[in-house]
Amino acid sequence: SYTTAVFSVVGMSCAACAGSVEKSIKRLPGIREAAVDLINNRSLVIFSPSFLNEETIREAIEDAGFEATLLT
Ligand code: 9UX
Repeated sequence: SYTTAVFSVVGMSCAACAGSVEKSIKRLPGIREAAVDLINNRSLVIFSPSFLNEETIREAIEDAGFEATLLT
């Protein structure tokens, strides 16, 4: 089954930034859906906890160059 996580993502200045965050998340194993909201500095991710956890997703966002915090 799947679980949902919401992150604050700080540092996105344009649609391309949001696109690169989304791609970075979707590259990970076990991701069902990743949505990035540039205006509200949020990302919602639906994933399988059998494959990865919130911290792995958070680190992938950070590695893409943005400051990420798990909210829920
Ligand atoms: Mo968003 Mo970064 O332009 O070069 S992709 S600021």
